[in-house]
Amino acid sequence: MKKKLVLLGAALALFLAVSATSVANEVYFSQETVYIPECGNATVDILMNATNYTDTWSTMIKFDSVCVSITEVNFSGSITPTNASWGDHDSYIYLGGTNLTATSDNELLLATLTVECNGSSCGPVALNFTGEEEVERLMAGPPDDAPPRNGTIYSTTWTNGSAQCVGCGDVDGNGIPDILDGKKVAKGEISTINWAADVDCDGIPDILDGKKIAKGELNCCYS
Ligand SMILES: [Ca+2]
Ligand SMILES: [Ca+2]
Repeated sequence: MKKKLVLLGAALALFLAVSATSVANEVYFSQETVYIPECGNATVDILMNATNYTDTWSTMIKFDSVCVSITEVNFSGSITPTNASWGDHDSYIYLGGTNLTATSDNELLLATLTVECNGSSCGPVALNFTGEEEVERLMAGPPDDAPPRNGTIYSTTWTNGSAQCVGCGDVDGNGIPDILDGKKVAKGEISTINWAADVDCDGIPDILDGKKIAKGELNCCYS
């Protein structure tokens, strides 16, 4: 009987833990890894799942500025489309906004970042949420009723992302376009970086591209 109770307790604890996780506020990158043409740029969204009613957010994002730059931040379509701003500080950016109306929902678009490769052959570069929590990095909602009626700061999980510069034909992203990449393309084993596979630039990554990659005939049309 005692064993059963312990098991029941453990199951309940697990249930509570899962419940707590599922109702947490979260800010994250979509896609978690953004692949960028070696001499070009790509966009990545910052999304928020907000359980609490939220009208204010801010964060810093740190990255290796030798490898990538964040050249533009767009707030259109976000929960803070008008009262938002960002600043570039070389190896990090600061961004945030506030709105008159508080919102709670999943996949709220906070901002769209344009990430650009600096021409260096770098591996994956971390895009890390940073800044002092509940000061520079926070999400908050309307004040409670009690004086001094400060805004309410919510606990939030911040999930980091990454960026990776990828060259024409280098579909496995190891820095070298070679016969192994060609085989992958020929077999259709490509997913997130199709543009790097379409080396003849006809809009379709297929076995013909695979053959060209294997022979080193690279003519991707992205830039
Ligand atoms: Ca490769
Ligand atoms: Ca093609």
